[in-house]
Amino acid sequence: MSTFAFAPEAISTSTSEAVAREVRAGLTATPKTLSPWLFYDEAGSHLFEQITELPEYYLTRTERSIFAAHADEILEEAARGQGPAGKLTLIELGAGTATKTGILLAAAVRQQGSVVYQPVDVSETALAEASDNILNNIPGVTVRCQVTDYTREALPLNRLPNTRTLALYIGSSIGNFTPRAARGVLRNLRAQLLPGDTLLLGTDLVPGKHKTEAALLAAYDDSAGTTAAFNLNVLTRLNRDLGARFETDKFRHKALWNPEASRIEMHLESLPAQRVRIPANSSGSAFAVSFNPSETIHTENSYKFTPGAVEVLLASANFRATRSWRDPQELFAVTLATAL
Ligand code: AVI
Repeated sequence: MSTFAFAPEAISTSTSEAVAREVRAGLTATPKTLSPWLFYDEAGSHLFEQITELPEYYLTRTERSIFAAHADEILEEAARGQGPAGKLTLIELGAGTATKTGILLAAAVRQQGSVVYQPVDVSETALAEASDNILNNIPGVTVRCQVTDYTREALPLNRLPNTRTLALYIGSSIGNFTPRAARGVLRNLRAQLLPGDTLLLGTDLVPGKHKTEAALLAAYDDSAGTTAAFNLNVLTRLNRDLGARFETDKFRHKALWNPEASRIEMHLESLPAQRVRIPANSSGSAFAVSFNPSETIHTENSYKFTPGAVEVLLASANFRATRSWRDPQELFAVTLATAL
């Protein structure tokens, strides 16, 4: 069974208003920025799925390999903590199509016979796909979908009586927030949990012994050009959603490693000097955006963590990291934390 929190029409109206507001604020700022959530229209979500399968993009397959090796331990550890007794309910923030989550759900069913899974995502179609995949492939799972933007709205956690919650925030999604915003997301989540509930957080790690800066950069600037297409698609989206007049061949994808901030940055670099018109919309009157040659729009940060930085972030939202699992090459970490 799957339930949706509210109608898709309500989502699309609020989304187009949010796009208009975001674009006006970001493109009139200095330096110019656009929020990464704008990537995920239908084409962008599809491109992101393709990114996760690229040879250079090690994150998804590495996290999956950690789950494959340690799912039973992770679930046992989550069930062991103090707090309200009873079965674990799994909720997942930004679940998307939940492709990796199946490994954890299967382990939960092995451990406790059945499990309720509550994926939360802004995309109703992604949740419908997640729900179908899970219901068809993992007997013993009850799926309760919630269409919500957990970054901007209160988290709809429907706690079942006599259960404990294991919240999943995987895929390095936390890395797309500034440290301040990341704390906000985790505090919002923590506010919905009880002491003893747990959080499983997936984080990409900083370059190290087995991870060169070049390999990290290649994950965000692949040879097939899929990440470039993903980045440039945001301009196509603005043309469609706002009637903007971006010529995508006058911009190029740029990825760089910023070691001081410990993040990969993605930018769209304007090749010539140019002006782009954005028509009037719900957020105000028409305006033009002027670009100097080589000026960029900063479209995404992807923060990379040391194990210590993960603990500090968790502590700032009132969680205590209890155990962490890494792949043998120490590319990626999955950390279990208890709500204090
Ligand atoms: C969704 N997020 C964790 C991805 C990342 O790695 O930061 C988004 C992405 N951007 C470029 N490639 C993938």
